[in-house]
Amino acid sequence: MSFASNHPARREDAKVMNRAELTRRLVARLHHDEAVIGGIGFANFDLWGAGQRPQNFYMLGSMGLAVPIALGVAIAQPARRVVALEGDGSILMQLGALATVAGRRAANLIVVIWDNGAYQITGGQPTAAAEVADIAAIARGAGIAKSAWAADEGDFEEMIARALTEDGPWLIACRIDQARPDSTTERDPARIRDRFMRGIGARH
Ligand SMILES: Cc1ncc(C[n+]2csc(CCOP(=O)(O)OP(=O)(O)O)c2C)c(N)n1
Repeated sequence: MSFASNHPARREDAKVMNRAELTRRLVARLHHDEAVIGGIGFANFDLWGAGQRPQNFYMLGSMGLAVPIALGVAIAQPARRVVALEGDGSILMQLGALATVAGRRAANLIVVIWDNGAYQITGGQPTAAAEVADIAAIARGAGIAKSAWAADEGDFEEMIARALTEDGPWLIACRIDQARPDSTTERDPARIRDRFMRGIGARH
């Protein structure tokens, strides 16, 4: 049985959850030294709000870069698990990265998509995900076999637990609501970069 067949077949069948809540659950499950890359938009605000870790990187400026940055870290440090948190609008702008992840067989990489069907931080304009595009299916088509929708919060936690121990690459797609984050990431890119590089031992 394929990985996806144990999870909701379509976006419409997945429960609408809350990004801050799921981010907290994800961070609570980390063992210690996993790197987490928060994409632009509210993904990194909620990552900041879930508690700052030196292994967190917050992408402030460009859409679609969480997955490429995470892939680079995963290739450079294959013994470390790396998690990319990206919004639907951002991943739709960088779909080629999914095929690159699959092609590189990035076993230590976990992509989490927060799909609220909107470019929320810039005013809630609808994305193609709201109407036609199914990101979990797109990722499977790109070659990421372990790609599926999380049915609900418990399913999300089980998928994360598995992805932290079994080889991937993984893509865990979550439907989320449009609640606004309580926190705002500190806008200091140089500090974010330096802390992260030290946090993953790439600089001393
Ligand atoms: C290349 C690029 N295009 C447009 C923008 C402006 N912009 C910043 S965030 C954002 C929306 C991000 O949407 P999504 O990834 O779905 O995250 P959400 O806001 O829903 O958390 C837009 C359009 C940008 N920063 N970079």
